[in-house]
Amino acid sequence: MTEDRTDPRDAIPATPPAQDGDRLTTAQGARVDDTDHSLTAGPRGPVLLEDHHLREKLTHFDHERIPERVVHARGAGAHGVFRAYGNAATVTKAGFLAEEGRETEVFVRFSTVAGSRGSADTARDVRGFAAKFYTAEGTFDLVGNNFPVFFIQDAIKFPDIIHAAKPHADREIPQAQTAHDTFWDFVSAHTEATHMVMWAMSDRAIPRSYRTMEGFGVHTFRLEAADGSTSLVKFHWKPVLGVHSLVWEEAQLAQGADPDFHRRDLADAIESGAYPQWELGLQVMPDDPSETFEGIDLLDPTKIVPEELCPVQKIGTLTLTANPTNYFAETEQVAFHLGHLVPGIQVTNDPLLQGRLFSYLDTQLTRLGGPNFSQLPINRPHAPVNDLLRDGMHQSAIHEGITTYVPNGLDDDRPTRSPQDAFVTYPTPVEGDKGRWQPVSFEDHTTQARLFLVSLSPVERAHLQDAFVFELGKCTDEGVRAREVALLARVDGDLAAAVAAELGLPAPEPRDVPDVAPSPALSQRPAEPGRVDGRVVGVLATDGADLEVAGALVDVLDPEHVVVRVVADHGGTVSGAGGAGLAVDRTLPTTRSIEYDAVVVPPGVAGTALAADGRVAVLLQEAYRHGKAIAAVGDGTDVLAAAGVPLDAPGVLTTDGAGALAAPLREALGLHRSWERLARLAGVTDAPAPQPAG
Ligand code: HDE
Repeated sequence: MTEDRTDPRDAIPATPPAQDGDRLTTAQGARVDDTDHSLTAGPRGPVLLEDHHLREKLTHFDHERIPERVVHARGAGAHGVFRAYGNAATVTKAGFLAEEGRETEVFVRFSTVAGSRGSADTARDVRGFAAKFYTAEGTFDLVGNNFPVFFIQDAIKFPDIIHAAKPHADREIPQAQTAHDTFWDFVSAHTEATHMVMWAMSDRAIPRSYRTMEGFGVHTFRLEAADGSTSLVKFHWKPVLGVHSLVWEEAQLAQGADPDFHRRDLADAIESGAYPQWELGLQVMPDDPSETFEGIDLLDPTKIVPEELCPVQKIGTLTLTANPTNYFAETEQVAFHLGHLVPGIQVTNDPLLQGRLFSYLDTQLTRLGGPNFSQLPINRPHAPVNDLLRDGMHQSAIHEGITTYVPNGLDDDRPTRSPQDAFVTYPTPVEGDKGRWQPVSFEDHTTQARLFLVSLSPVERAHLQDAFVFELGKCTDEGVRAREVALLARVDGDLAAAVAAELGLPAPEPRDVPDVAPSPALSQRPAEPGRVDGRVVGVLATDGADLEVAGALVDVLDPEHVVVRVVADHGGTVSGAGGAGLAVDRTLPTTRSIEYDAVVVPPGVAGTALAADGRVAVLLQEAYRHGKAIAAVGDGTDVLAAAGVPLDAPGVLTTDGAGALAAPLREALGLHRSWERLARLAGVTDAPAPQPAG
């Protein structure tokens, strides 16, 4: 007799419980009546050991933290989608890149490197730009940075450079910055770091936003097309909004006024529908046995291939469309790995890349508590998985069957294996003597450092020089400073002499300075106005002022996703001269100039208590020093003049009526800053990035 019974195993939840039901329960699902009072013997008596709810709550809390990432601890993530143009089909069979219109879900995590998890976003540092593509053929991770090169050429030195960059071991200071002796001691002794140091001292190390950063895969990868042909490539992310940075004083102010500056900017932009976008690009180079291009060793991660020699071909667009629901579950637990490859994308012998292939898996065992981290929701592939991996800490799958091996006869030899559609390592020949080598083609450490320097516009170059002065000025050891300045003299005599002068050191003799033509693609100075999505305009407002300006700006700028914020002397609503009210977004005690890309003073503010408030003068002076657009309508000019803002300075806009302001303000925002004003302030002459001769 057969009984019609349900299988009790069906009642086992497939996924761990999260927030089911609307009653508060224990982790075992028992309903809780009171979570505010411990179980005690009498109203003022001792707490009882039998209070399981208390012990469970405290025990779980005590273990809420997992080890933070040893590098890249501070980060922010977002979900998005990648859409392929289809033109990459000639170089790769990876479907998510090659199929026109194919959409693939992506999770991206941006990060700083040196600071701990609670450090500030705007530290001078390289930024991580890690993307996880959940492709139909398995997960592909592109774990890159916002600089195209790295400090070292061999992974074996990674612990050394990171130890040197991290806070000093005795007092654990300074946090999240390289402006200290051990970092400069290391890089002045490791000349291979010189190129990356140039990037780190440039404005690239203080991005305006994650949305305005380039990204680079750094290493050379090997792509394999459907016809079996291969090429060597470098991956690039090009931000649709252009590449923009903060100025150093802003970065420093933000560390106090808004340590979450970049996180907030990313989340706010996504929430408001100003979805951040990047185009993915490839530099495609022939795959020949030399693995070089135009004399550049493609296996050396301290070298770029200038875009003028090998253009970046755009192959798809990434759009970030959703913020994480839970920081810990997604942004903290996401685990990237360069070994997460799909058919059509292969690694090369770059020694830095090879070391990374070991390190990421290893670090995840500690950080995520065992080998099953790929079962965490954010790490689960969106392709079917049948891996024969079993058991282990935090196993959350209930595997069926007894054949946990292949070949097998008990389950028809499943799961099947075949080279068809599989990831098969491309057979590159290997030979040579075992040894610890320094390739001769890795030995030139100054040509590309100089290439970067000579490609900058005068303002960018002045900023870079100031950064060297700041960082070396924070070093206490005279020998360290002198050694770095001597190294700079091999890159550029003028730079070395200027930095030395500010440090009170003798100017070193320029030595073997290479002759190199600029690569204009390395400069960030925009030649013409770009997009303005997510830019913020602050409009000063007080009761009785003419606030039509704000409305006129919103009409013109809102369709371009520019945010207009009303900054007033009190919260709630300000009532304008015509009686109409405007909601206040910021008050003087809660705001600082770093929150705005442009500041507008409407008519009627002059002569009010707001205009007399010293914080308004500071806001305007900072906006002025930082090269931001500043506008005054009507007698708003009096407020600028009182704050010491020269009315005839570049990027200071004065108009009689609100209507005339929107167009020039939009243009000024599109240029990001007044480069001419920044040049004047730096004592240089503004000019675009230098062009190669001829
Ligand atoms: Fe990483 N790196 N790295 N790195 N890296 C880590 O992995 C490592 C390097 C990069 O948002 C760690 O899961 C070694 C270059 C990013 O979760 C660790 C070497 C580039 C992230 C690790 C390098 C990167 C990491 C720490 C020298 C740019 C953050 C936590 C060979 C191309 C990913 C973790 C995220 C994270 C090791 C060099 C980018 C320790 C040994 C070059 C964006 O495994």
